[in-house]
Amino acid sequence: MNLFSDPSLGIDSLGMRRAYQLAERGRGLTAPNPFVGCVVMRDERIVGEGYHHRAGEPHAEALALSAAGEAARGAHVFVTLEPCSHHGRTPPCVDALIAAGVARVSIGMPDPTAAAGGGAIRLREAGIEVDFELDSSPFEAQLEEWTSWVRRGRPWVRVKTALSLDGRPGTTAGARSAISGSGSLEVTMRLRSAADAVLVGAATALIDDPRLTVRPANETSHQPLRVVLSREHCPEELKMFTDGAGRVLCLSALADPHDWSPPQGVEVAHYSADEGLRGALHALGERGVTSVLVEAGPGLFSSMWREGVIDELVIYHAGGVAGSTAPVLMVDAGDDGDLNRSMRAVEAGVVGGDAITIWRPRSAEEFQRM
Ligand code: AOF
Ligand code: ZN
Repeated sequence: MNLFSDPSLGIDSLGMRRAYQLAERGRGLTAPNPFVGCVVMRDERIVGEGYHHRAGEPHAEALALSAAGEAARGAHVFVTLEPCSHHGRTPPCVDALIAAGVARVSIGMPDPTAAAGGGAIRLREAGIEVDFELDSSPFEAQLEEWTSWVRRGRPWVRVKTALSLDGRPGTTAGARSAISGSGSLEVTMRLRSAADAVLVGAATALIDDPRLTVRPANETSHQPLRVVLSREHCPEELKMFTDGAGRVLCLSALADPHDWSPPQGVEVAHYSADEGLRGALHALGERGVTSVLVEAGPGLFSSMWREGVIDELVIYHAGGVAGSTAPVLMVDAGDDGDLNRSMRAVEAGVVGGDAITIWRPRSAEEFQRM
């Protein structure tokens, strides 16, 4: 996900660019499905378009074809992901494309799943001209969170934290102490609404008692699953348990997490502590969570760094100085060799009075070369 640039500007074909932009409307809404956009064109004119709204509802192609109606016959279809070839929750898009009599299908990237992939071959067998984008990178990047879930069985992990000018994540240990400004809050709302789940550690849950919702909200706002992660019991009283603003999951490493009966809408689940954070992430992956925003305090950040599970790091750089008694981001550092990782900056920008930078892990080879 890009905060400060629009990858669709690099897409030459008008139809593909429009399909990409349509797909974006489904970001955060379609898990465990990918968000996909589709455009039907005839004589350089758009005659139908659509995007996948949520799992269980029609795919992008089905919506675009029905919007085009008879105009789909002989048309050129642009779709960000290879049309599915299987009966899942909905019928195969390849059948719909063949039945509509389209002449040509241009595709952003192949469908990597064993179940739904192979649609391009089926279309060709039916006499439809099929081409894949020469540069699939914008489409691969658009769906990288979903494809990483398909590949690894666990969600993409985007960790957000704020740092003061002197590199501290807060002013006071053990107390709620926001250091970033209102511009960052707006970015947080964008990050939350793009995520399937938002996760905090039990320590942050107790100290901040955050709502973890997307605000301002209306009837149709997507509210991500809110997850509290605990090595022990889940906290019993949190605002998010009773605010009626969306689902909550307490993920505990205790085999028998509680004798407490959680309030309605709050689910308690177990993950295996032997597997560390990867175990917790797999438990989320099994629930169809393809991307998670971690609003990490120092404890959780340190564990995530150590275990190497961070896919992307978003840092809000605030303009104040917190002082030498303020908490640090990496706790219990010692001379732990596992801390020897490194990231590279991939995006940067200024929002309100804060700077925001986005980081990705360097590959092992890249790190060796440094
Ligand atoms: C498409 N167009 O808009 C999407 C596709 O259970 P179903 O029927 O919704 O199928 C889900 C699978 O279909 C999903 O895993 C992915 O491979 C593909 N998603 N395909 O042609 C779409 N969302
Ligand atoms: Zn489909």
